[in-house]
Amino acid sequence: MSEIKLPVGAFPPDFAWGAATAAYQIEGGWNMDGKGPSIWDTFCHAKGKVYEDQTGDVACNSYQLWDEDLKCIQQLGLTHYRLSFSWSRLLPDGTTNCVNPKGVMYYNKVINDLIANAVTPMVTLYHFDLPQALENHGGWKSPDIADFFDSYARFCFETFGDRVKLWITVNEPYVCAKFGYEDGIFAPGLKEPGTSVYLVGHNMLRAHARAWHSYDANFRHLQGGKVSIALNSDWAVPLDPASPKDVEATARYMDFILGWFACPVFCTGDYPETMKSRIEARNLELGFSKAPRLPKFLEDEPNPLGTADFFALNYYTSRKVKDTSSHRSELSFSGDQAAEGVTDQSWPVCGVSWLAVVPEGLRKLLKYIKETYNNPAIYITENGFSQTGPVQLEDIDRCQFYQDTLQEIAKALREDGVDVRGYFAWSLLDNFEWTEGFSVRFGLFHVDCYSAELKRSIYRSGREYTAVISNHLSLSLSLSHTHTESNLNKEV
Ligand code: GBH
Repeated sequence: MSEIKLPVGAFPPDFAWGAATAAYQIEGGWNMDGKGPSIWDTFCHAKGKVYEDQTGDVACNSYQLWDEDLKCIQQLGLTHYRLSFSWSRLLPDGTTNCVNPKGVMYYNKVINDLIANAVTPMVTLYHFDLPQALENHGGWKSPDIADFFDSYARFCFETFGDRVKLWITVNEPYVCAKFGYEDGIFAPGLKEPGTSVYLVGHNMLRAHARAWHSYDANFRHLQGGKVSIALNSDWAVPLDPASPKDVEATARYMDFILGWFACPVFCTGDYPETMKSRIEARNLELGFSKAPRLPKFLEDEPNPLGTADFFALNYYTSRKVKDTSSHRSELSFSGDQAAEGVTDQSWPVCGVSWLAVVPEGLRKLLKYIKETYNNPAIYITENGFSQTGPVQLEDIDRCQFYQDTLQEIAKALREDGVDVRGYFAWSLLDNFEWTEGFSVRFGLFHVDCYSAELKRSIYRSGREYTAVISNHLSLSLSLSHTHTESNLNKEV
């Protein structure tokens, strides 16, 4: 396979070339140096939840092997690195009553090393790992969580915001709420269909809005950074484009994943009409009359509208959608959504069954976001391709995937005029893939999480990504020289 070729000048000179990770998936050191437990520690220790009862106790041991991660970042030549903070490493019981100085030291070192290497950090405050102490207090179902989160966020802005200029509050509220409280396959592992999912999503939006407003009021003028929330979404098309019901179901499918959070933040300050009307209709149908399932945003606290300085998108896959509104079902999120996503026979599946490989879906989704959410600046904060089975360092199918994906982004930039500012490959390293443990690998570097050494070895896709970045940077440099020379000529 030849190396990844991209259209000359397709990407703006200051495009962010990144890779992403998350604390629980790479750090290990789960109880080291004063770190408090998180809901993922509890969940994994409870057996029977994760592939072969694996845990993130050690993972890639990035807590102790940060220097090795830094070498990977240097080798790739990244301009940006997206990491997440472990809340309970910084604040062991989740509150600012007690700060763990070793946790602060760790992230200071990471951030300082990145900056010393001209790598811009993007920091996620919450990537699935709630401090267990706050879970004991009611976790994301308790309205108090917005206060706790806001204090944590302010602590981070104060401590690290002189150097960190790109912040993500919550990663994938959809995944936290749906997998954690509806399906029960992610921590905290609750199965409370059709109710808690909306409450948790709501409290995440409240927490996010509080933190954004805190930044806006107290830190922006001093630090000049940007704050957003990372939203995951499939791209969806109707299974039968000639069926009005499938067409409508497709809009609903998108609204129940992306619109649920993007509509309040980028459009109206409230949930999509499709969600409100479907949930209301189902309440009547099922005779559900308890407290409203989809909470309302109250006047006396910050509204989510306008609380994102850019659009942060995690894209992995696409679906064909069929209407299921005539199916009988119990109270549940999917019953409300009444739309089922299936994969197309022609789409190759990589590693895990949910990940149909559809790079062109990303271009369409980017255009949809431009049109639906008022042409925001967009960072693709996650996108990747998994490998299962025997480790193949010569991962030519993943190379092809990156080639195709970057071509689609180039088209979105040039032909659709989408304001894409950067791309973060998921992930820098093979890591703890939640319920799949170490059996599913997304890294640009392989890490053998079964060996004590935890050596990092670059995949072929990592080498090709390196070439993409360096080609882009040298091209931008030569273009800027030409530019300066022609300016000089003009002056002469
Ligand atoms: C992102 O989640 C996460 O932010 C990141 O931490 C993760 O490692 C990465 O993607 C890769 O998964 O179809 O029932 O088997 C994406 C959310 C959660 C989507 C698990 C797919 C599979 C559930 N992913 N889900 S199922």
